[in-house]
Amino acid sequence: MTDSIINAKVIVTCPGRNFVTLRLETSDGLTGVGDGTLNGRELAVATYLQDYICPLLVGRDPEQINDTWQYLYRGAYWRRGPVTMCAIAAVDMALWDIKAKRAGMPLYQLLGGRARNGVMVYGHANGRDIPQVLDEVAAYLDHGYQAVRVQVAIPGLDAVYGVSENRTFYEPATVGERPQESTWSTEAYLRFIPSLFEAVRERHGFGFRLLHDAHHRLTPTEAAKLGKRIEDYDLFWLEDPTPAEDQDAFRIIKQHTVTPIAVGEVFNTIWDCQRLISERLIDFIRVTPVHAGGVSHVKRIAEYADLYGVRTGFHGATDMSPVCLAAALHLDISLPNFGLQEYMTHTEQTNEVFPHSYRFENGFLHPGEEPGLGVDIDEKLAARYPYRKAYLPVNRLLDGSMHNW
Ligand code: GCO
Ligand code: MG
Repeated sequence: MTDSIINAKVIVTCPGRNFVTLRLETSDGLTGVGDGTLNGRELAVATYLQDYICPLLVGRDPEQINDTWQYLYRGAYWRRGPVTMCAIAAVDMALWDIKAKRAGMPLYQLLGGRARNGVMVYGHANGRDIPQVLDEVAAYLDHGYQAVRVQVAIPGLDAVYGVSENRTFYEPATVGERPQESTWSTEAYLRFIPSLFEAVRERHGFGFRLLHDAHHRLTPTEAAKLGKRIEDYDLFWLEDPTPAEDQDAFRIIKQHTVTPIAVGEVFNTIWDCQRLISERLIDFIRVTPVHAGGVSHVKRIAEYADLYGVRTGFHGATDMSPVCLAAALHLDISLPNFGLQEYMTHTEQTNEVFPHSYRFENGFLHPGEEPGLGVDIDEKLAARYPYRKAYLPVNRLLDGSMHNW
């Protein structure tokens, strides 16, 4: 008799920040977990799973991942979009977890085995001024990191993206009934930001990968100008210089600069990045399992990108739960065109709720050798941290116009 899914449960918990997790149970006693967290809109995915997907999963054969993925994608009729794709992602991850557990292997072995010894990750150095960022970079390098992203406050602007009080991670969502508002001036940013890269290279040299996130705020011309201006500082990537839905914008950027470009954390499907990849308009694709349809679909995107020399740089901020991070690591270690993995450490509370086998060692993460994804959720502990409504910030120009956050 074939095995079947007997229980599908959605767990929403807030051990420092909100996470949505799907937990599946099979008739032969296996369990699998999947991440469905959509920062600032968590309950939309929880409801989608709870009301529309869980009832369809019970009774299905957990081994038929491809059929289930297509059933949920084609079956919805309303395709793509972050809510649908996060929900499908949660199912997909949980099914891969179950399949790998049944095989008695860590997931990366089912994906064909290792293509490298470890997954190089980048840390996040940020600060209220350049000297503080320089000290942060030093701390990451001392800790063994070989890649560091730098973000700094811009004189004259309050609450700039990527700058936090907490030194080990950056958490932009804030608990409350309304989003926080920050202000922005591209002129002030463009005047100031090159001096950050200059200072970092002057103090710490060129022996590590340097990254920066512009977080969707520039026009194509501004981005091209910035990319050109900072070429001597040899960035490993400049991330999200312009809003990613305008794929043609990247042609302008690419015509003017050889600073590598990383894009894609807001993409949900292969169709969102098809042209960016096939026309070689980006260097790194930043999708991640939770936002782009799970292990199955991200694998497809990465393999497509490999045809065009585009490498992976999967999104790994704190809103990707340890379940998503583990799924990303199994892909990272097995894909030929891996580039770099983002890593923002989770809080102690989060790590306790999600016991995991991945570990950090000298600048690299290792997915561990436990069968499956190597992550579980402690439901009892999770229940101690109820959901708290939180929003991502919104952003205004100095004259009050809305801008991209
Ligand atoms: C990154 C991202 C994050 C996002 C966050 C939104 O590069 O890590 O830009 O900081 O802003 O994941 O939920
Ligand atoms: Mg980013």
